[in-house]
Amino acid sequence: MFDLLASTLIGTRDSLGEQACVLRGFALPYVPELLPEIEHIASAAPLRNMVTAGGHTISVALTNCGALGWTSDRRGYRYAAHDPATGLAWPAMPAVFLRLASLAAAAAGFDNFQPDACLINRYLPGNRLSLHQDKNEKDFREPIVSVSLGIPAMFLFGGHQRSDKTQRIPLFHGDVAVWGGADRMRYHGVMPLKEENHPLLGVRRINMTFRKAG
Ligand code: MD3
Ligand code: FE
Repeated sequence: MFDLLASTLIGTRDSLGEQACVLRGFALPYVPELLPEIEHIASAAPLRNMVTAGGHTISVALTNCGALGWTSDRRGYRYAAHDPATGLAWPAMPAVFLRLASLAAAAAGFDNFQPDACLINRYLPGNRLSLHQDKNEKDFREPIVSVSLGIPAMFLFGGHQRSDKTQRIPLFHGDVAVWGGADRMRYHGVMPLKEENHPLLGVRRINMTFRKAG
């Protein structure tokens, strides 16, 4: 029962590193506009489980919107302008996504953030993301903005080596995290999602990650 903690944190800011922070509840005012846009994107570019170069299936299902979308297959990870499942361009980035991402980045000290990629991850109970670095983007000076929706997740934030010790940070519905500068290349992951129910999203977590990829 994280509800009391989550509601107590709304409007606060947790510093995770020199240039990484969580803006608690920052996305809450946008949720009524975000959910129908996510539904629309997922109807045009369905959530799917991609495979890795190593042949493993990623437990988290994903889709994208914006000019570029993150994809994975037996040839590896990359950004692409087209959805490999349909051959179509990814759905356009809704204006409300851009507004939210750019306001959150500015609130964390990164002005003029103009993402061209939004990765939408869908977690079901048991789904996890093992420790990794995000390194498929062109310019590592650009920050990354992530929006959490639905049931809570325990985020793992490590150092610059996979073996560095990790902090555990709970991420709740409406939280927005911003990572840049010195913290941009730190290892991170998500622990296996616990089974819970969220009043708006049901038994799932949606994470939107905004990047300037190209
Ligand atoms: C810290 N997604 O899609 S978002 C990913 O909750 C990813 O779905 C997680 O990691 C999720 O690559 C975590 C938070 C995040 C994103 C990028 C980062 C944290 C980061 C880049 C550097 C450091
Ligand atoms: Fe990542």
